[in-house]
Amino acid sequence: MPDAPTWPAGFAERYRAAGHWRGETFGGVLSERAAAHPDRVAVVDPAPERRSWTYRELDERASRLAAGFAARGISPGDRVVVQLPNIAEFVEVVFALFRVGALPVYALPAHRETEIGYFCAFTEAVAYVVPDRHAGFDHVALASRVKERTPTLKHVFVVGSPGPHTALSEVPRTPSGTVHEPRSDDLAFLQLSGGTTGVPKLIPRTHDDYIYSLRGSNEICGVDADTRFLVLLPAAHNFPMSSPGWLGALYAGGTAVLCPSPDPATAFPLVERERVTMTGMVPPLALVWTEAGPGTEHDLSSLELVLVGGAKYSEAAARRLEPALGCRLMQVFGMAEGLVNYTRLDDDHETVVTTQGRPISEDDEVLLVDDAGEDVPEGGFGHLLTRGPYTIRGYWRAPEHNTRAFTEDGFYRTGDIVRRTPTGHLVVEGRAKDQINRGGEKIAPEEIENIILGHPSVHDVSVVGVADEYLGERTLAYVVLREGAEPLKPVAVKRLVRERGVAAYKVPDLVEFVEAFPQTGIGKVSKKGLRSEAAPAGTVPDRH
Ligand code: OOB
Repeated sequence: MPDAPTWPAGFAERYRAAGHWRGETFGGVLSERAAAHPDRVAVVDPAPERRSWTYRELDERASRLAAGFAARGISPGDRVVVQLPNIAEFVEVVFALFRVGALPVYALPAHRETEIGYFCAFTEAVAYVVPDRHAGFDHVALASRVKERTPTLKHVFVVGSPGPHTALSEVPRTPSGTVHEPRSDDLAFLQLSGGTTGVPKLIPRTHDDYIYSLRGSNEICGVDADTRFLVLLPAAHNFPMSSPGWLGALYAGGTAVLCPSPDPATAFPLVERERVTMTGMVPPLALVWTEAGPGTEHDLSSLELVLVGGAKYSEAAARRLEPALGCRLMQVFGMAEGLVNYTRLDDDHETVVTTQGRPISEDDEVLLVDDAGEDVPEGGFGHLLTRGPYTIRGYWRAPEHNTRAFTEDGFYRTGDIVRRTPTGHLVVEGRAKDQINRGGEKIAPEEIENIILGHPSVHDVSVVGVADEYLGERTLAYVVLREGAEPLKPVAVKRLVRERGVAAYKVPDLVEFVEAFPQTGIGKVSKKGLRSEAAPAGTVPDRH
């Protein structure tokens, strides 16, 4: 059985014939750019002291490291969990893996032992790449614990002091013979899904499909060789990677400027010094930038375009961004599974502030259906289903889940509730999936519920999102205690989740003890009921 369903031959032929899939690979693109303009700057990493790599340097580094990885036994198709912050080595490592034909599995810096242990075990990863420390956390110690319990994991490569592992800088860098050249329809990497289930699903993306999404994004956003894209969000996330992101900037021969932290105190001086032209951010961060922009002593005049997406951006906030930052706004509504929508540079202002854009491609098929799967009338709300040249046909090694997440004819059920304007722009109205969107960070309630249920005093638990002015939503855990159990404090529930070793953003913001959950008609716990208890009517973010 293949690891993941792919596009049926007829669709693949169509996407090739249309010129969407051009047979390019990431490794090949980098070589071509390095040959065409070797001395242009590809990557700037400002911390702790400024480093910048030209296309020639990045290309050479990636090739040498690819040879080193190959010499260490990393082979085509092998999985390698990459958990690096926004540093130049991130770019070097992933291009080296692309060249080997090994698949990076993109973990976020916030992930901890539970998530990393799962990624390594589930993907049977042969290697794990980490920083020594980041944000006060000891990744070397975490890597040791994960390596101990993951039999497939042969290597841990560390940027910095390696402890008992291998320093990335010690991997032999002498090219040794030929390195395997992947095909453009091979998988390039595994991206993480936001998730609605107990464990995140993995998203298999090919060179062909992802590069098409980059080319389409670049065209829409006006990315070219003069673009200097600031990577504010974690570089492993799909949004800063490809919308148009650091990979888009590199595809166009521009420059990716890596930002260690997205706050204005760190980022504004970088915008000024590096003459940044474009960046992307989630709505809560856009609020912070909008507040800080007008009073700043830093020169932000190089900034031409800011993309905002990942969660719903309120119209009121959207109206304030352009005057505050002196640049254009573009809304983006995308998903790591594929489909990405952008407002356009030639859209009128009202469209930019009131919609989440329209699809990249004329071959993106978008259906809006009701609960019974019937098309909704034009202008009505519906479940968004999609299929197209850069939307996956199934998750990696998840055949059972795929039967629910995709229709029989290959449409991905996004779980989003949207409506379509007469111009074809989508407006996100809510969500049907059991997921919390905490300022762009996605949380699967089931994952947290399973942890809390492990406590001996807990009879039942339900984790829901409640409206929050700044984050859009934050998390609330309703807990029913066992009869006669020791009373618990909210802080103990939070500690339990934290100590289980999951990303800090998944720790419930609020914990409330209740006698019983509201019931639905069929006797199941009603998450909708729980949300409307917690938030005044009209502010409930979801419709289902
Ligand atoms: C991006 O990707 P993911 O995979 O972390 O999350 C996808 C989900 C969407 O299904 C939707 O529920 C939500 O995030 N979302 C938005 C949104 N953008 C994403 N909801 C409302 N308004 C928006 N503008 O989040 C992502 C991937 C590529 C580009 C941008 C965002």
